[in-house]
This record gives sequence, structure tokens and C-alpha cells, in this order.
Amino acid sequence: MCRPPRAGISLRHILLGLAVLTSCSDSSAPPKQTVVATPVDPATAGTIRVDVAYSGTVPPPKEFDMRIAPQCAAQHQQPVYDNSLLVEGGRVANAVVWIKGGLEKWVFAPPAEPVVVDQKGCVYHPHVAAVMVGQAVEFVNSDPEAHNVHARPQVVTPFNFLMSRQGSKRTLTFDKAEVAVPVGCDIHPWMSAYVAVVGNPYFAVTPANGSVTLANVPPGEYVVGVWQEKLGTKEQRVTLEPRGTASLQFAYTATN
Ligand SMILES: [Cu+2]
Repeated sequence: MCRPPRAGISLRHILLGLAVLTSCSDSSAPPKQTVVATPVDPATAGTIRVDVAYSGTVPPPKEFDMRIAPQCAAQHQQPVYDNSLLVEGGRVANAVVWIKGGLEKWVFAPPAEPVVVDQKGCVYHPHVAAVMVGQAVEFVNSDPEAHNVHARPQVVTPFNFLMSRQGSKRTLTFDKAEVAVPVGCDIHPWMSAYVAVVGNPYFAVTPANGSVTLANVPPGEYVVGVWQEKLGTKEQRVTLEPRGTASLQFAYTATN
């Protein structure tokens, strides 16, 4: 059952928003056309290793107040904290690393496997997801609570849909790149996720150690980007020799 929200926004408002956002051109089904990809020669491909670091004070994370949604709160034995800046030992988690420039003439087939974003305990899992243009993103509602999935992008077409039934799923694909699309739920205002959409298959989200490796990259000159929701975007140029290994260090610094 859908529980009426009590935090200044009514379900009627949300449904009104849903009705307005009917012009979404992002397909709800995977693209049908066959993509003829530019082959990557494994004999010359290399790897780019990226480390994302942070120096300075990390603000203490805020605890979410789930009292307006008892069914959400009941799913957590421990406090749930805002994870918009996860730093451990100076390493940044949940940063998106991707090849931002240098592959414009290449054509890549999107991965066949969907990326799942689950709504469980009124929290998105994962908090930051990354997909390729044309790759499916599957939103799942594992909660007995209703959620609406409300994206406020700058490039891709906005979307906003209600997932009222536990176990329901909805699949989207994107036809443009955007790092990263903010997604939230108007019923539970603490819910926040990002979906990064990249135009090539060379991307990753940093784990707790802040390090990712982009593998099977053709030799060339690239711009590598890093995005983190609180820290912003940084980029560096890199030249990858045939069969080469390049290492890039990105360092964010606290501004306060
Ligand atoms: Cu919700």
C-alpha cells in the first residue's frame, strides 16, 4: 500500500508531476538495432588505473530520520547515514571514473547485462550506478512502501514514475551520456542516487579503496574524468601506449 507522505508534499503533487513528465523519449525497452562495434585489438590494448584521494576534514555524515515512514525504519536495526561523501583512509568511494574524451570515433556495443538499482529499506542500492548509453538500468522496488523514481537530469530526458508494488521492476535505457543523473524519491526525501551514463564501456565506480582499473583500452590519447557528487568533476589527459599501463592520481581537497 502507498502511505501518504506527511512532509509537505502530497501524493497528489507527485502524481501531478508524473502526469507532466510524459514526454520521456528514453525507451523502456532495450534498443532493437544491432550495433556494429569498432573492434578493440587485445594485442595492443592496455589499462588505465585511477586512484581517487581526498585530503582534509570529512564532515560527519548525517543520520537519516525515517520516522515519517515506519515501514522503512523497521527494516534497519542500525542508524542509516547519508553516504554522499564516503572517505576512508583518504580514499574516495562512489566516485565515477570514465574516459571522457578521445573515443569519439569509436563505436561500442552496450553491455547486455542490466545494472540494477534496488530500493530497499527506503535506500537506493547502489547509491551510485554507472551504465553505458543503450545499456539497461533496472529499477526494483523491494519495499512494501511505494516509491517514485524522480530524475532531474540536465542532458537526458527527465523521468518520474511511481513504483507502488513490492517486487515491481522498471527498465530504462538512455540515448545520451550524462555524468551523473540525480535520482530521488519525493515520498522519502532522504532517498538519493545517481546514475552515470557514459558513451563508451570504459567506466567504473570507485569502491572503498578509491581505485579502479579500466581494462582493454585501445592505445590513444584520452581525457579521463572523475566525478563525485559533493566534490565535483576533475579531468586529466593521458597517453596510453600499445599494451601500456597508465596510472592517474586524482586528489580532491577539502574546501573548508
Ligand atoms: Cu521512496
